[in-house]
Amino acid sequence: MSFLSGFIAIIGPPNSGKSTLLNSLIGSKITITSPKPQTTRNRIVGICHGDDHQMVFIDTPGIHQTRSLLHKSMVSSAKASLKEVDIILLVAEPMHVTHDNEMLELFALLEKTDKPTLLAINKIDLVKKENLLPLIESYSKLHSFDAIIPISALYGGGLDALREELVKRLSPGPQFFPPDMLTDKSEDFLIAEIIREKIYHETRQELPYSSGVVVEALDEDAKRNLLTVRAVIYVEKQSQKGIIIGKHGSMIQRIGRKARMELERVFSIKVYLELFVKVEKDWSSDSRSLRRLGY
Ligand SMILES: Nc1nc2c(ncn2[C@@H]2O[C@H](COP(=O)(O)OP(=O)(O)OP(=O)(O)O)[C@@H](O)[C@H]2O)c(=O)[nH]1
Ligand SMILES: [Mg+2]
Repeated sequence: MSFLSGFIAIIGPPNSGKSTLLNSLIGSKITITSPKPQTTRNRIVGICHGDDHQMVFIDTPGIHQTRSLLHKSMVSSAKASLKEVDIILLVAEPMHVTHDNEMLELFALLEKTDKPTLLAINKIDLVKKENLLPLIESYSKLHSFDAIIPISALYGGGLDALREELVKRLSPGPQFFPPDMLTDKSEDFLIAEIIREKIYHETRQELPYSSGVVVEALDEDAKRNLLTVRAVIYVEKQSQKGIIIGKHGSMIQRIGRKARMELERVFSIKVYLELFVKVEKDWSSDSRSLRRLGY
């Protein structure tokens, strides 16, 4: 039997669990997640290796009504990913069955493609059993999906069924990536993202959206099994800098501690993390600053 492979775009409204799903499918944390919408900002590739197949997933920012330049770049990267792939995997939540603007925009995008399109209804751990079938039925009326699979990305339900449906639709093709490669992103990127994830978890209102993180220096001391990281958190206003630092530095210490613990878990190494905060005025609406921050 020949080797099967394919590219799969994971798209959906913000916060539906796209990144959580990718981490579960890969079995390793390669993309960050948070309870706040618009967490993912870049297109992130995750590679799933099977004995006779390889699935290359593309995690995308949630499709939403655009505001800032940053949001425009996020949404256009999500839309562009549809063109590069063989299979489209829409991840939605039970409540998305309503015709909100985000869903309408997504269905309009799907109408334009003839690629196999699967729907994963995520977070079914929150749905009563008797409501599941009616939910699937309502979704099937909104678009003619090739398959609808109820899943729980966080708790693991339905993932084998989803994998099976995806593998079925792969075509004979090469192994695009070596078997030990899980993502296309660098270590620096994942480290910056994990720090940004903690900002999403610890701060409120506009702060997560006004923050960007850049790793400025990395130094690995193999003998001591120690990774030293120096990173800068960019915010847009002086007042935001005050909030990120917090009273007597309490907020930045908390963000730093949580990020360090996660980094130590992900990389199995002791981490020394130095965090700095800088103001870069209105970076999320300035194209030069956006590029500098990697968007
Ligand atoms: N109960 C429950 N929560 C989930 C499940 N999957 C994801 N979540 C939660 O939903 C929230 C959003 O998850 P993400 O994976 O960041 O969602 P996303 O679609 O990548 O979001 P954006 O990148 O902002 O578009 C997080 O708080 C997750 O823990 C699930 O199966 N069940
Ligand atoms: Mg995401």
